[in-house]
Amino acid sequence: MQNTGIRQDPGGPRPALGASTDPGPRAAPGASTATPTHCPYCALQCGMNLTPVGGGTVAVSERADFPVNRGALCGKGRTAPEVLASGARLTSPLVRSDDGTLVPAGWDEALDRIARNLLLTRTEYGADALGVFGGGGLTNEKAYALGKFARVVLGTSQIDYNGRFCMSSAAAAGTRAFGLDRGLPFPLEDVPRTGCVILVGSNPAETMPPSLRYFTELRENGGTLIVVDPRRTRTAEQADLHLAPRPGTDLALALGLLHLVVAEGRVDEAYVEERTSGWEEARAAAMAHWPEYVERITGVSVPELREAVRLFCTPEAAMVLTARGPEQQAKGTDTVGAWINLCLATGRAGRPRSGYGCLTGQGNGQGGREHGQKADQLPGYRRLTDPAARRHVAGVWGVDPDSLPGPGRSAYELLDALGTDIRSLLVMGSNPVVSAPRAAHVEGRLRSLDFLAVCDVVLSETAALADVVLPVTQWAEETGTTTSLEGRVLLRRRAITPPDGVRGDLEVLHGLAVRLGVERGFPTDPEEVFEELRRASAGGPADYSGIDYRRLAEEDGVFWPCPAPGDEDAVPHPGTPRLFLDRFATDDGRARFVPVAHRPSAEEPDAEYPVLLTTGRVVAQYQSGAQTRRVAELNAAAPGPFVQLHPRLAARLGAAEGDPLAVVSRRGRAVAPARITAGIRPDTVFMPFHWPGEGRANTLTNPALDPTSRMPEFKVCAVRVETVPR
Ligand SMILES: Nc1nc2c(c(=O)[nH]1)N[C@H]1C(S)=C(S)[C@@H](COP(=O)(O)OP(=O)(O)OC[C@H]3O[C@@H](n4cnc5c(=O)[nH]c(N)nc54)[C@H](O)[C@@H]3O)O[C@H]1N2
Ligand SMILES: Nc1nc2c(c(=O)[nH]1)N[C@H]1C(S)=C(S)[C@@H](COP(=O)(O)OP(=O)(O)OC[C@H]3O[C@@H](n4cnc5c(=O)[nH]c(N)nc54)[C@H](O)[C@@H]3O)O[C@H]1N2
Ligand code: SF4
Ligand SMILES: [Mo]
Repeated sequence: MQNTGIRQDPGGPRPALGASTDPGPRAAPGASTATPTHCPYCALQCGMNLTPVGGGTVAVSERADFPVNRGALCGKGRTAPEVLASGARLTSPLVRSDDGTLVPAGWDEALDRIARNLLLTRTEYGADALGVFGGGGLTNEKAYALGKFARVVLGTSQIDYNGRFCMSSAAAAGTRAFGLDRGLPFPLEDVPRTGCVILVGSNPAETMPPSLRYFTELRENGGTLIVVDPRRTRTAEQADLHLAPRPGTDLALALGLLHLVVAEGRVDEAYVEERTSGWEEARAAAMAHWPEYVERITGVSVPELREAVRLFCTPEAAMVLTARGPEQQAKGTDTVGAWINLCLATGRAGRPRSGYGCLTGQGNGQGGREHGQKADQLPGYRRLTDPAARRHVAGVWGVDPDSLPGPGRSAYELLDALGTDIRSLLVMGSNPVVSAPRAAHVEGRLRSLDFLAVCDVVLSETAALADVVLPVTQWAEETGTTTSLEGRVLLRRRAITPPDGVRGDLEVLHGLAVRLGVERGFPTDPEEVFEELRRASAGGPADYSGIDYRRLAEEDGVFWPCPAPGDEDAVPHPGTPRLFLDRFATDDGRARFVPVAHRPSAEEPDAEYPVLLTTGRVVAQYQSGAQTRRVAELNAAAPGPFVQLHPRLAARLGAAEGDPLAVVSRRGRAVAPARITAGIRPDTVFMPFHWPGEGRANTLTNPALDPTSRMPEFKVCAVRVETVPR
């Protein structure tokens, strides 16, 4: 239990940091039949070997040859096989019967029913009354096919996906500054070789345990680690300097650091002159943010700000890495922009061992945002509003470019329109009842639909509301590609036969397309889909045309862009582990500074709601918990939600460890036991979001959206905390 323990209390027993290589008791002795593949969960996409052990499942064993994790796995990856053979696994389609219950049905009946209802909606209300909600856990092939299905078969503009809730602010800021969004523009192996890393709102000790060794090695090599987090996380405990700002003030913090960089004469003038544009405006904006003013906003003292600047600017190379902390804010894009400005002013982007990066989250969080399940996007990371992109992709799809719809609503706006403008919805790879902001409202919108279809491996809280549920294959049962947080395209291989009654997402899309009158264009063989994706992505920012399954089977993945070789090229393109070393992907090759200024969060504390709530993750549960809540070992380690709070706040409330606490926001009320620790700011409480029901954190969260990325403000809202009689 301690190995995957979720305790945050810095005074408590210290669990191992989770990078266990123990393959578990079910590991097969001989690895000769082992299939090398990658984990079903997060964007680190750890390599692992799978061996069939009967009973419809596999044993996980170490795969030391894959360089990113070198055999190490966290508890989630190690126990992933349990979900395959879980009693909760769906093995038959379910349809809503006349008495309102879900009952088993055959595949033809279930697919017919979905097709019939989608057609009814389209006839009555038009194509844009059909919605599609995808996921960043879907393979590239699925994400590509889903986007094509929405635009070509349904003819709707209303498609978006859960990645909008994930790294969209970093993607928007990266595109704005560099002309291209690839989460990490360099491989993780560069991290130990730089001089200083600022990790902003990222807790890899819990969210990507095997990656922690890159930061440990950085420090062993004499580099320094700065962690910016309102909580003293297990990651912050490893840091040379921990800055604990008020949630929602990272923008001011970055501006304060930039102010000091200028005031202390640490700007790399030659770099700024040669490789950037827009410095004067960005400089002027930063100069309005005096360190004392920034201290008042953030709670980070001026000496701490100075120390951070010293650590960051002294070495020759340095990096800033952001994750969900600064990104999941209604000003997430500008916040990330401010950190990028800091990198640009100090010459720390597009140079060896230096740069800005975003730590993408979901298994295919990178590839899932490139191939067309996003509201404004076509495959290859092309823009849906770009006439040349529409012509190219329509050509690959064999349709008229004018038939492609325009951009649709963003994820929260789409969910908010359910039951009004959008009457029928298909969900593939997400569980918004647990994971969407203002979740009680979203649940109500889902219930008000004329028709809901969900494809999932288990009866998630969202699937439980559906009119038709389709049971799909997962991970070890199917082949497909993912693109890791490094931009490395990887092959996941099928290791076992799926259970009877279960079909793949690609088969689902094929079956529906045929029923809706599109006979061709939706193959069920993933390699065939990938071959089409290659052509669709050719020439786009995320160019996969030089990558194929054979290559992926032989190499440790291939970094995009990887264009197909031209006639005069003697050898295949090697892929691009490091971007921007010569030029940025903007028209003039220069990185763009963006002038940004501090602004308050959408909801600041007041007399009625005096405390800040922030949300996030624990090591033993994944996302909405649909999968990991079905694994005994993980549930034992992280059995339920909690409210993390400081002893001073607890004393003011008269709350003791374990007491039930009600957390109340303008959206609703959630109840969970108190977990008291000095490792959190006294003005802030933290709740993990992995559970439905009474302790659902997203009952409370604020759907205020970033104007550019349309990211909701998961990381800060105002609440009141009350004790509840037991
Ligand atoms: N165990 C586990 N691992 C996962 C996942 C999971 O669900 N469980 N999900 C995967 C996915 S999809 C993602 S996106 C990644 C997310 O990975 P992370 O971004 O590391 O995860 P979070 O816990 O959401 O947020 C990180 C930290 O941000 C801090 N934070 C909160 N508010 C603020 C703020 O205003 N400013 C700053 N600077 N920090 C703040 C929180 O205290 C938290 O420690 O993890 C991936 N890995
Ligand atoms: N309060 C708060 N809320 C958050 C966040 C936060 O930090 N705080 N983080 C946000 C972030 S970063 C993210 S990424 C989202 C994630 O939230 P969700 O989108 O809910 O993510 P998952 O729980 O991974 O949902 C995936 C669902 O698809 C199923 N599934 C898995 N593989 C497949 C497949 O191949 N095909 C199909 N059809 N189904 C599959 C799983 O069983 C599960 O039900 O949550 C967001 N919500
Ligand atoms: S760190 Fe991520 S990819 Fe690696 S084993 Fe854990 S969940 Fe899987
Ligand atoms: Mo995410």
